[in-house]
Amino acid sequence: MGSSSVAEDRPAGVGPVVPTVLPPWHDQDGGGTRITGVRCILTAPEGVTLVIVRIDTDVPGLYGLGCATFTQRAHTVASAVTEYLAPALIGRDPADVTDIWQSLHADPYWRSGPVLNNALSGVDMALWDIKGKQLGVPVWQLLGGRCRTEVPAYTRAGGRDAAHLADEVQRVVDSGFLHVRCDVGPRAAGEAGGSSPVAAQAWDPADYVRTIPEVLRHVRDVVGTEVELIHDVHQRVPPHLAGRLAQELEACRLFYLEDVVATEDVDWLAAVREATSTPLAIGELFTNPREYVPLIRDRLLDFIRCHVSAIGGITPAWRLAGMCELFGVQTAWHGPKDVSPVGQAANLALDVASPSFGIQEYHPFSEAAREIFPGTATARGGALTISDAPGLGVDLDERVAARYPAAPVTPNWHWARLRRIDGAVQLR
Ligand code: GCO
Ligand code: MG
Repeated sequence: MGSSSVAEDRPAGVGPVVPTVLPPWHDQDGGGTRITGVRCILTAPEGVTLVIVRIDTDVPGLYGLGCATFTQRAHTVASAVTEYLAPALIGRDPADVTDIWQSLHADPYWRSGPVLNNALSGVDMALWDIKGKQLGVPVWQLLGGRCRTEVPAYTRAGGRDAAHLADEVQRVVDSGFLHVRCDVGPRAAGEAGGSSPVAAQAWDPADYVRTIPEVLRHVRDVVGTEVELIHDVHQRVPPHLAGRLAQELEACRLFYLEDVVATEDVDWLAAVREATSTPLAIGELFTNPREYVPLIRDRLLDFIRCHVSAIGGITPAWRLAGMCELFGVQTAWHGPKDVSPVGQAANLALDVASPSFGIQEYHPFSEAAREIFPGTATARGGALTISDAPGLGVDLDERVAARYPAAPVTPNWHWARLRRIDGAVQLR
């Protein structure tokens, strides 16, 4: 199909189709499948806006779904997809997953970053979904087949204080999970949403470093030594306190301590590593290989926590998982409520097929989310079940999605709301 027919297939709402730079082999085979439409669906069944990209093709009933969820800037990502990626994709062969990733990544000249990578991820995951559907196999088969019979996962327990947290951890353990993330503080207990460790609007790093070891030691005493405890510092202590915190938490024998330094301070990880045997996890805020490659090369972390859509989707994540395998680092893909069920399915495909899998973060989606996304992952006995449905195995019911329109940007997701006692924004 030449560029002339491309103009006739302009999807609604997309600007003038810019003839994309087609690969030299584009028409060699006399034309394979062709992309006919690319659009975004925003929906917020749990008050957190999820961004899904749908790619339609000229094969009746063949379409793909991808997660592009950067919830704090959801509309910006949707605009990047609609205004720039959609016109470049119409008429392309969805089979060219790698070439399309390379083309769309190179196209804006300035590349990477959370907005462009999330937009690219939505396309990338949708193309892997299409490829799996066309071949009748799940994406994890396309990546080399399964490495495990199930995917061990962790979920969260939040407590107002040490006693409440210990009870909540025990409740999660009793529900079947061996790995539990421990959040503590008024907002962690779900009293005001958001995630720990946020005490209302005020934040005192020194007080947190003083008190959290005692809290987690209490939890360890209550739940015993078998339970794997995780704690997320959320990049909220200055680097000079990070080593001391990690050291003082050694007695808790954490499965890992997450985001003990901010992305801007990863050069401090060598000092933290020196100070402690506590396993370290970081990466959900990474968007560029320059952030994670040196850390893995120097083994300065134990678990990589990337938000797969923030690094550009399955294509780069699969390469990252391969690098981890070579350096003894394990994956722990980001998987809270601001990763959609489609994004969680992509996490799962990587988890099933990768020898460097470590653990999978799991958010128990609501009934409303499950109604929108048939095929959403489920947990049984602390592990996620593996779907062998073709593609990513998750669908999207747009009628139901429309009942939960994109959420206004709520204070929950305004991270600048967090200020230190002296009033300064808590950035790191
Ligand atoms: C995690 C993350 C979340 C973030 C959220 C921000 O480890 O799951 O740190 O708790 O707060 O993803 O949008
Ligand atoms: Mg985190």
